[in-house]
This record gives sequence, C-alpha cells and structure tokens, in this order.
Amino acid sequence: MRWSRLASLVVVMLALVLAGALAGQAQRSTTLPQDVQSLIEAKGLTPDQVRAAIQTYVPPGKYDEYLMFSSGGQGGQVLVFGVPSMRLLRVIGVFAPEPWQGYGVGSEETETILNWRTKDPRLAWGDTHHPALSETNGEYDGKWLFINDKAGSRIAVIDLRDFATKQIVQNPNAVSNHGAVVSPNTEYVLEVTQYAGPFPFRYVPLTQENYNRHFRGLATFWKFDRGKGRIDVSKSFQIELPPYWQDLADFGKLESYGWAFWNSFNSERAIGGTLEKKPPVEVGASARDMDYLHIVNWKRAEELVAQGKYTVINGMKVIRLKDAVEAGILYLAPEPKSPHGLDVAPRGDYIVVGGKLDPNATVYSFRKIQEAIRSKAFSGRDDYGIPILKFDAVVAAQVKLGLGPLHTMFDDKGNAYTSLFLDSAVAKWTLGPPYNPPERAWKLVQKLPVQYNIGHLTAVEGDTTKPGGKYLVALNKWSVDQYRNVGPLLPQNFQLVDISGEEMKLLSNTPVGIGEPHLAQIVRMDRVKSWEVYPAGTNPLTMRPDPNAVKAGQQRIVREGRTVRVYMTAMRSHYVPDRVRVKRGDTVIFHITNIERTKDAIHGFAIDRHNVNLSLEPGKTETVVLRAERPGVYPFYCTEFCSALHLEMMGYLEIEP
Ligand code: CUK
Ligand code: CUA
Repeated sequence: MRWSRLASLVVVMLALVLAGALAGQAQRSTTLPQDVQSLIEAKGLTPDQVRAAIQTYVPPGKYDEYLMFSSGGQGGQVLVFGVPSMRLLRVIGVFAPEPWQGYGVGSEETETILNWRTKDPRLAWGDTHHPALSETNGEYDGKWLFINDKAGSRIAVIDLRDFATKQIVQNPNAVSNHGAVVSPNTEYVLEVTQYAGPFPFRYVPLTQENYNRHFRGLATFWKFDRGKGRIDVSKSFQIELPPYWQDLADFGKLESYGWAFWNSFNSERAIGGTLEKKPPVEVGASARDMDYLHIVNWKRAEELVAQGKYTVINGMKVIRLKDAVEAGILYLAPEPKSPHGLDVAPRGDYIVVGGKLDPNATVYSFRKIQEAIRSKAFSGRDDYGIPILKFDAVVAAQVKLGLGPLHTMFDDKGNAYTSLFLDSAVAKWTLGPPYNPPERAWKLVQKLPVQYNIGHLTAVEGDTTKPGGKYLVALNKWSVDQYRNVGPLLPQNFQLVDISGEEMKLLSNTPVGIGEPHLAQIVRMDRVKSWEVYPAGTNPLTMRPDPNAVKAGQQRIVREGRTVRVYMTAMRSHYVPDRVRVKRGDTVIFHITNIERTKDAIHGFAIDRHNVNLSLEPGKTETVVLRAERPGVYPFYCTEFCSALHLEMMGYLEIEP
C-alpha cells in the first residue's frame, strides 16, 4: 500500500514537472526577447544575416527602390516584384486568362487582345521568357514592357500606365520564338525563332533533306509606334535565316548601334528520330565544337526594305537569305559549343556569349568584327552562303568561369556577372579596357554559390547603357531543400544578391510558385509613372474615351431587334440598372463604366454560371457581349470587396424562356 502510494506520488510529481516543462516551452515559443541582441542570439543569426535582413527590410508605409519585371514562364504572365523586399506586387495577365484582372474572361477588350490574329481557336496559355522594357537612348524609360511567348510565337505589348496587356501579335511565318529584345530607342522589338520550321509555315515531311532545304529560322523586327503605343505590322520586316536554332538576341548600342547579335545552336541541323534508333536531338545537336554567332546590320536591312527589296509572305515583308548576304546584312562567327546567352556590354563594344558546354565566356569585340568584315577575314561560308568571320579575328577574350555559363549582366564598376547553370553559381569577372586597365582585365573575381540551377540573372538596369550596380537577382530553377515541402512540383527560387561592394553577398531567398521565370529586368522605381485612376470613361484597349461610356443619369437599356444594350454604371455600392430582362436567343451587350474617381473604389462585375468577370477600376469602361442561351434568373455581382455594402452590390439578369 505504502509503496503504491509512493509510486503514485512520484507519478504525480513527474507529471507536474513535465507540465511545467511544457508550459515553459510554450512560453518560450510565444514570447520573443524584447531587445535586439537577445533576439539575434535566440534565432542564431550571423552578423551577415542580420545585415542582409536590415538591408532588405522595407517597413510598412515605405516603398521599394526598384521594380523587377519577371517573366512568369509557363504561367504565361509577367510578375512584378519590389526590390530589395522581393515582395510580389502584381501579376500581369498576358498570354493566359487572369480572372482577378478580368483578363480574358468576358470583357470584349481583353478577349480581343488575347485572340489578336490568332488563327488557333484559343491559345489559353503561353510560355513567357524574356521581358523587355522600352528604352530611350539605351536606358529604360518606364513606358512599355514587351514579352515573348515561345510556344505561340507571339509578342505582347504591356502599357505601364495601367500595367495591362494591350496588344499581342502572332508571327505568321514562324512557329516558335525565343525572346523579345528592344532596340536602344524602341524602334523595334526583335523576335528571333527558336526551333526552325518549314518556311513559309506549312506541311513538309520531316526528312533531313527537306529540313535543310525548306526549314528556316527567322528574325522579325516588329516596328513599334511610340505615338500609338502599338506594334505596327505594316512597317515591320523579317530576315530569313538558316535552319539553325537561333537563340537569345541583343541589340548593339552606342558604338554598335544599328547592329544586332544572336547566337544559335544545332548548327548540325539534327532532327532526332529516337524510335528509329537515330541519335536524339541532344546528341546530334552537340556534335560539332562550334556553332554560329549571327551578326546583323539592321540599319542596312531597314534601308533595303525602304528600297522595296523584300518579298511579302503572309503579309510580312521578308528579306530573303540570299539578298541579306548580298547586301552585307548578315555575317556569322564561330562560337563555342551550344551557346546560350548573348549580352552586349554597356558601351556596346563587347558581345559576351556563354557556351553551355564550354567553360568560357567568349567575348567578341565589335571593332574587330567591323575590321574583319572590311578586310573580308572569312574562314569560309556556311551551306547557305553566309560568310563566316575568322574566330581569332573577332574574339577579344575568353574568360574561364566554370561549368555551364549562360547569361551575363553588368554593373557600374566594369564588372560582368555570368550565371553558371551546372556549377549553380554566379561568376563575377572584370571586363577589359576601357572598363578596366589591362592588368585587371578579363579576370574571374568571385564565384557565389546559388540554390540551384541558375538560368538567367538580372542586375539593376544591368543590360542598359548605364547599369545601376547595387543588386542582382539569381533566377534559379528549382529550390530542392530551400523551402518546406509543398508537393513534388518545386517552387522556383529567386535569390537577391548585394553587388554594391567588392564581394557579392547573398541577401535573401524568395520562392516563386507560379511558373518558371526566365529573364527579369530591374528598373528604378521613379522611372515608372503609372496612373492612379483611369481618366473618366477610358476604354482599356484603346486607352481613349470609350464611346459607350456613360455618366450618372445616362444609364439606360436599349433594345434593337434581338440585341439588348445595357449602359450601366458601377459605384459604391450599386449598379444602375440592377435588373435586366432579356429573352432567350437575345444578344446582351453590357457597357459598364466605373464612375468613381477615388483610387480605392475598384469594382468587379461577374455573372453567376457564366464565364464573365470584369475588374472595373475607377474610370474604366468595359463591354461584355453575352448570348442569352440558358433561361433562368442569374445574379450578377461585384467581385471586389469594395465597401461595407459590397455584398449588396448585385443585380439580376433574367433570361426568359
Ligand atoms: S532562356 Cu530560360 S534560362 Cu529562354 Cu533566356 Cu536562358
Ligand atoms: Cu463593388 Cu464590391
């Protein structure tokens, strides 16, 4: 008895001790040390981490210094981040419907943009790779953003007054593209094909002979009309290229203004055939040690077009390959094994190429290229008759960086930064004269490990004539062990790096769970001046007054035969009219204007059981065309929580049998 009583006493005491310990633990997890030093110790932070945290912290009410526009990859959009906080500020719907913005779900304006010239019934996605900010004198001017869709061979124009897509053009002569890049004064947006296709596009049986004869690459110079803010297809032109797989391009600037450059891979012209026991494309396309840098005089191409020396194919002016060679518009230069990135240095004097399967950054000198062209320093011609400049005659340096160099950006201190895909690192290295004296030229300075598989990197205004230095973002594919497991599909990993000092320092990690971003560009916040509200009655497609916009008191319903037009207004917290009755088979056209002028008065317009949702920011007018097919009484309602009586902001659409 005594023993058992003692035992139970021990049990009770143990339980008390345990409960006390648990309570202590609970206390530890909810109460943080109040002074900074103890907090740092409790979290086990290193001085570098503390510095990074302070450097990237943007307190409530304060703004970021820079905006980063990133491609959203297979998600088909553009992502907008603040830098250095790396907070996601906006997603811009571009090639895929984006319901929050009312993009491609019912509004005539946005559905017109999404389907522009698209022969496919409906391309509901896109693969965005390369955002390109508009430039003036080789600097970002904060007015427009362009981005490509690799899968749909399309280019989109985004207006930065409202951060919304305004135009999508589809290439009628190409099936695939890689990149949008902008000339120093936004004269052109250049789209170069990725995978060659039959030219002009049609069916041709895929044999090696047909491939060599009928397949082509294509460079499209889309003329941008700044006044209209749109690509002018009638003033655009194309240059026919050999069926190599042209890759990312860059425009020359300052001393190389008027020229453009892009690399290529698969100059072997491999076409696969794995089931027939032929080598896969990856093997065939990596057989040779060299591929071809393309060197193009676009100013002269422009003159040729002005002289009428082009062929019109599917509505596009095309300079044929033979004519381009004859006119001295197109040259090749060897470049090491399966290159990928190509970037022109800030002064336009050097062209840096990363060789995926070569450990070097190969640097070409624009001056040497010009001399080689003048003195005809050719090592021969390719199968299509294009002169090949002698490698040694045009190369300024090869800088050994590590495994898998891809893309390069620049700072304001004469350094270049190259992503190393296989090494999972960023290499910092010095440019040659005039950026650095000869003794400091072409030297690897530092390699910073990143997590993992870095594709592009981007530095503050790092591809302009005046790079900003300060920050760099490594755009890594996959994050592996960097975040809590959220299933087998890994988030991408953006890493912010301080490049203001001698040594690169990692500042922060940002997971991106939306798509695989490729390139991003970082612009100074003060260069982008967007609208806070739309001018009253603005049509977002034309960015002009909408003829169907109404003011308070002008709302009405007009029937013309089987068409019913509803001139509606939205304001807190009601629609006028809020009851619309139509008959089955009618066409109902809603013209809806948000007549508010304060910037926190955004409304939506959704119709239950219909594919309709608009985002109506103050001043915007949009149109919905609806075929009344299924009799019923459907609520329509506001999808933005706009006011205390937001839930009451609704109406009924009656469709009579
Ligand atoms: S590409 Cu993706 S990492 Cu399309 Cu610019 Cu190089
Ligand atoms: Cu308007 Cu909610």
